Amino acid sequence: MNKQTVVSGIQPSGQLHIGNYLGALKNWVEIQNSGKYDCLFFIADYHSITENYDPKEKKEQIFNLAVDCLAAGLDPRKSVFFIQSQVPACTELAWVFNTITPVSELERMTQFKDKASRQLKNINMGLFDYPVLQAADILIYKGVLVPVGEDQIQHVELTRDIARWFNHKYQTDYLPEAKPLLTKSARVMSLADPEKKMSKSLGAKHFLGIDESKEKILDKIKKAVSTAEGIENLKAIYESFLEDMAGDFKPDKMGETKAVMAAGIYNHFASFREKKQELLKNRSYVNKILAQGKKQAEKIATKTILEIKEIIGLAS
Ligand code: AQP
Repeated sequence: MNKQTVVSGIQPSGQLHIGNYLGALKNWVEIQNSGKYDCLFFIADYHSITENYDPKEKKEQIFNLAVDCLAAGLDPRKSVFFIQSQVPACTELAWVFNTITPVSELERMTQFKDKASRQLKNINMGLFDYPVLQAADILIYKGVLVPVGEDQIQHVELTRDIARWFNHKYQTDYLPEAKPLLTKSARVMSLADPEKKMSKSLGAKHFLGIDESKEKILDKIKKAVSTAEGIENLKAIYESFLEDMAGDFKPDKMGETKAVMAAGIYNHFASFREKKQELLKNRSYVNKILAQGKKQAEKIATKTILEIKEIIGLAS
């Protein structure tokens, strides 16, 4: 029996935080290591340019994210790992999907509303169309399972709708329906404002980077707000790293608990830090993995776009 295909991406837009890790990356590695699925994971560079960014930094952000993903356990022998923009068939498919996606559906997307409100001078068409490109990212590889954090559920649901609209319009069952795959920690909240999801763009005090120093982690956790919601969030984070914690979460002894928590989280990433240092010294190895991933992804994507063109009546 054919294995189901798992597809997911992550944006190269700065430091990875424990929200990205617990909500997505850790899950990717577990899914990959289960051996039950065909896995494709990619660096969503085209998505990341819909936000304000410095072109001089982007290449390094892409490389660093590749290193982070490999150091966290992505294994190119088990997963196809590549850069989104290096597989142009995906953006071709996004164009096809643009022609079947109602504008009103995109206007409902909460991430668009949220991001648009944070970059009022740069509400570009790409930001609006982001979920359509995401649908193409998934469906070009016939992905059916999409491991993401909770903030991405609405987009994965739109991907399913786009597949339905496509199949209905062209009287086919060519595109599969994708489903999100969530972890227990699908929504890690900000340390400084636990009503909001942990996010880089909120600012440094809101997130814990996965390779921050021991001192920084302790400092940020110490300063985390201690309202009922704040403590609930810290407890959820604590429990996500339970194997690394020396003792139980004690809400009545938050000073002690925060120190245990900082040490546990720092220790959790010890082997990650070691592997990262090795990979950073070996740029050509990392680039070779990405080149191999591009080839593997391109092979699948090119076949899909040719079949799609046939279905929609274009010359292929
Ligand atoms: N707080 C979170 N809790 C759980 N999962 C999360 N993810 C992101 N934040 C959390 C998941 O991480 C994956 C990669 O997400 P992305 O590349 O789209 O990054 P992002 O969501 O844009 O991350 P930030 O920090 O929130 O970036 P900014 O501030 O730039 O918008 C996805 O699966 C996502 O669900």
